[in-house]
Amino acid sequence: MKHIEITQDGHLGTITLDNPKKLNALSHDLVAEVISALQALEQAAARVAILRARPGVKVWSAGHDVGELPEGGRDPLGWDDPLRNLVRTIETCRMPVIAMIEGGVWGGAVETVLACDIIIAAPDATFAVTPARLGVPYNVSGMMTFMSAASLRLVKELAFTAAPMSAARAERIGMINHVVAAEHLEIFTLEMATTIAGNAPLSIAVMKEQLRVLAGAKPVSPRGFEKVQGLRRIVYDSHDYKEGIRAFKEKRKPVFAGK
Ligand code: LCV
Repeated sequence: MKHIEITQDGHLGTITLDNPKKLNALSHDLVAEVISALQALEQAAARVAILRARPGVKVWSAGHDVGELPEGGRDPLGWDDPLRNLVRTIETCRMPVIAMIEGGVWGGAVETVLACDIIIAAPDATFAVTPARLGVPYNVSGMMTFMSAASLRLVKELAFTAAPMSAARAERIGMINHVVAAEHLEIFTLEMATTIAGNAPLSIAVMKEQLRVLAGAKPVSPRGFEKVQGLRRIVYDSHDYKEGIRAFKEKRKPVFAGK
């Protein structure tokens, strides 16, 4: 594993994102390693997993690897995109996944963290939903992840401003479970993980799946889905989408024309 570290202590697995030169961006390679680590831990009878970065990081993850996004004319977040596969793996794996956060969480990494079952963050953690910053049309199931995590009004604030939300505010609105002082973050998370690992794994696995099925049970008609997909195509075929991606790569502020 080049981009992550995996450890296991009895029924407790830990996956540490470890690609600092790319700020743990959710590249195809890093995501593939996290997915196989979750699967391997389950095979090795882990009953709970902690997903974290190195202690003291300023950026937990910079989100989708922008260098791997298409430059227009193709859905940037289609079914088989690494980020989509990662979110689905976290949501469907039997064991609870606890996100332990320090530093900034950006873009698709926010959805990844929100797809985890429990989120415990240090006070310096922030969460920024960034499609509007890049001109990206976020995808339907991603929007559902956000809507399951916060009220519609707060999802709109996060999505429309693309501004980082503090851990304190995220906890206050119930988007994350706990804010814990950095020096106690690891022990607090380990204690909760150990409690979970000592409970009945089958009961927990079934409750996790029940909650996933029930939370995702939102009636969207085929016509409604097709309409949303058509709207998303307007965005990823737009000048602004190309401009957002190019501006990021050219390290300049994007100039969005609204077309
Ligand atoms: C590739 C990167 C990235 C990166 N990809 O360090 O949610 S959606 O729809 O938007 C979805 C499509 C998505 O997740 O898109 C990505 C959303 N992520 C962001 O908008 C965050 C972009 N990154 C930043 O704003 C800054 O890098 C932060 C604030 C995270 C850190 O700033 P800092 O000054 O500490 P640099 O910006 O200098 O970044 C260090 C290197 O990492 C690259 C960046 O291009 C730079 O590369 P070079 O060393 O080659 O110059 N990098 C950062 N984020 N998401 N590459």
